[in-house]
Amino acid sequence: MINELIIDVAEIMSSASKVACLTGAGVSAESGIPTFREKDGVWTQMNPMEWATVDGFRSDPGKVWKWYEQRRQNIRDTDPNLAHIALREMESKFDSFDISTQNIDGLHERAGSSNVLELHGNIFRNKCLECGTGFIFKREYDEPPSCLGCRGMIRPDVVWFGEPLPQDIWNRSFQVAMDCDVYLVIGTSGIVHPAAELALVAKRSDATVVIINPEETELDQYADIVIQMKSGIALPQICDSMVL
Ligand code: BJW
Ligand code: ZN
Repeated sequence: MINELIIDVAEIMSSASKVACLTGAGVSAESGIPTFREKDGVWTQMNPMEWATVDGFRSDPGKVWKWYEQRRQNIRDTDPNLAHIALREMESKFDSFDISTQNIDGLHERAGSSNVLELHGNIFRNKCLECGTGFIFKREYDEPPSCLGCRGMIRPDVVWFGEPLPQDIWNRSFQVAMDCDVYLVIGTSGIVHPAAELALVAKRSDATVVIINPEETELDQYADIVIQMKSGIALPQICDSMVL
């Protein structure tokens, strides 16, 4: 028995031409990647100021680097789930379909989505802390390697607290949120800014805002439709119920 809200969203999407999404850690939860703020989430066990800021990295680079190496390994061992796959399938049904993701795991890309905007970077890329030169390594390191150009320390190319989001990715995410007919907000608590503001941008631009999340979120108040389900269940049902 399919939820009525799923049918409503599928109908609205069936007459949309531009769709955009904001995704968060909840989309990867069903692949086995922990979220941040739920019970047992990463930031309930670890202090983000110690593990996800430049100051935290500078005060113990080896510790933070090792944690990122471990997470890379865990992510390599996972696969995209039914939510990633449904989003990939939806892409071909619209004139435009863009995913702004807060996730750094690359699972949307591995599922085959083509228009992915990584707001918080990508854990498989690195950059020099001093000069910003980018690096991708084929092997693991126990300590942060040094930049070939300036000898600065190399860090993961993710966005830590207090750091600006990549300007071009932010501008494009803002633009697609402003231009779309439907904005799907999937698997995010909506607590982290400025990413969360994209839902408000879409709302102010008259898009239909749909939230998919088993729990209440900060952004529910701005949504037209809230579907309280796991994304790996809701998204395939929406995809299958669309008539195009
Ligand atoms: C499911 C599910 C299933 C479970 N299906 N759903 C305005 C107000 C207040 C504060 C600020 C503000 N503006 C800026 C700030 C400060 C700060 C911030 O937002 N702090 C808040 C925490 C209060 N923001 C920043 O510092 C940002 N930078 C910035 O603003 O720069 C300004 C600047 C300008 C110019 C110069 C200098 C600076 C940067 C934020 C970076 C966030 N980084 C992290 C770590 C990335 C690297 C890493 O992973 O190691 O990004 S923190 C973490 O949170 C990660 C995530 O992308 C991000 C968002 O989390 P997300 O995805 O929402 O996860 P959860 O766990 O919160 O929620 C999961 C949800 O899934 C839950 O709701 C579940 O119910 C749901 N779920 N299973 C669907 N199966
Ligand atoms: Zn350098």
